[in-house]
Amino acid sequence: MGLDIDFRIYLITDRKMFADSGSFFAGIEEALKGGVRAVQLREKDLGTRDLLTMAYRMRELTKRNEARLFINDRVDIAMAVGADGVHLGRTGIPAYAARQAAGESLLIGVSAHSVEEAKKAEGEGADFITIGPVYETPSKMKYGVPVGIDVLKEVAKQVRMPVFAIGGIRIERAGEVLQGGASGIALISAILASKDIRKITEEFVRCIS
Ligand code: TZP
Repeated sequence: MGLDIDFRIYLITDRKMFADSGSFFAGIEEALKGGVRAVQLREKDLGTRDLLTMAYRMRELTKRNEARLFINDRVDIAMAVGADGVHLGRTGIPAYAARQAAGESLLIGVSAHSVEEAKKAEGEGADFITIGPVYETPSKMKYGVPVGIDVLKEVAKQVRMPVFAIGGIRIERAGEVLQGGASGIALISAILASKDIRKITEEFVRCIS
């Protein structure tokens, strides 16, 4: 595992799973109390000012709970709020350009969907990747057809950086993806849609350590 990637559960936010911003932040805090050590703020529909405000708040919350904070796509916002890293998708700024802008001040995660994309991300200086969707997700339209466990295995063989399995990850599948070579899991709904966020997080922590 890479030196700085000291977490195995990567929680990605979706505020729309909550009734309001109060319950959203309370839900994230429950996950942190349950043992999440890295959060990616991913609220793609928010404008810059609203996202910045949310990012400051998330920075305070993650810091207080000794967790890392990543910002989806926005290197500028990641730097402004003192996040630990940025997470880059297919359509935004590529890893080499984020590295050029941020130097070593940010960790860089990249979303990959194939062996080729994974190798490209590594070549461009990414610190870790997510690969997926491995399984069907609640919204297949949004995240694409699952790549399957075999692509995860092949990617894990072909890159040296940590690989996080993403997409449809549930407790009962964590063992399979770890055996397939994943260093960790990235997930939204299995934690955030749970009635007891802290408890399910504790279960993930137990089954992954
Ligand atoms: N990228 C690939 S699948 C996915 C993202 C952001 C969503 C994962 O959500 P869930 O609810 O953990 O399946």
